[in-house]
Order: sequence, then C-alpha cells, then structure tokens
Amino acid sequence: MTATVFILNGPNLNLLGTREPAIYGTATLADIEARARARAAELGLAIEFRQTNHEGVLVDWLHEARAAGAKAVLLNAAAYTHTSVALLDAILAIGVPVIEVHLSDPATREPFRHLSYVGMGAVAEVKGLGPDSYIVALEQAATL
Ligand code: CA2
Repeated sequence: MTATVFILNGPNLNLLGTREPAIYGTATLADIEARARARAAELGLAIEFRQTNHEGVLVDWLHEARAAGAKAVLLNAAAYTHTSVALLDAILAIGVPVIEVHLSDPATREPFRHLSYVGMGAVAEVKGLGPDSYIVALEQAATL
C-alpha cells in the first residue's frame, strides 16, 4: 500500500504569495502543494495537503494522521509553532513522526519566534529554504 504523508499548514499560510514576499517569497500555497505532489509521486508517496487557521483543527488532523496510519507528518504550524502546548501534546500522543517545516528561519527573526513547542516533539526540522523546505522535509520523510 502507498504510504501517506500528511502536510499540515497553519494560520495565514493561505495568504502566501499575496503579502510579505520579502520574508515568505512569491509562491502560493497551491504552488507549494503542486511541487510537493510532484516530488511525492517521484518518491512513491501519497500526500494529504491541508491548511487551516484554527489550532484545534490542526490537533484534529494530527489525530487523523495517526488513525490513517500516516508514515509521517510535515507540520508548518506557523504562529502556533511558538505558542501551542496543545500541538506539542498531540505530536507526543500520536506516535507518528512529525517534521517541523518553516519557509523562513524563525531563529533569525524576532525573539518571540525562537521558542518552538512543535520542535520539542518533532523528529527533525527543515527551515529557511522557502518552498524547498517542504521538498527537503518530504525527502526526509521518505527515509523514515
Ligand atoms: O516561516 C514560516 O514558515 C513560519 O511558520 C511562518 C509563520 C510565522 O509565524 C512563523 O514564525 C514562521 C507566519 C505565516 C504567515 O504567512 C503569511 C503569508 C503571507 C502574508 C502574511 C503572512
């Protein structure tokens, strides 16, 4: 059976490509999904690519990844990365490896972005590569 990788995106990432191109680039989330889908096909993976602005929905989707027997989750939790113990608890609960993904490198930005609750539960992080962060993370997920 084809292994599935969930690629979950948090708040405001639906605005990609429309605002703040100096930080986040010009690619839209749909562009990133198309690239991830093409690379996943080459790697023999299926992907479930989603975005929500709601913290609890991300928690529900992490649970769904476990129920679906997902191979891994790539998680760009956006601002919830830096605030959400609920996401950390979900990551620790599901028993599915989670790779933290970011377009920018939060460690080089404002101090409030330096703390990552997601990172406390993730098996790896890929950040600062723009849309390539998703592709590199997908390649890492394929090796898990
Ligand atoms: O670099 C990343 O991928 C982030 O997860 C993006 C988050 C930010 O809170 C994290 O610290 C790092 C913000 C996403 C906001 O996306 C926008 C897209 C277009 C215009 C405005 C915001």
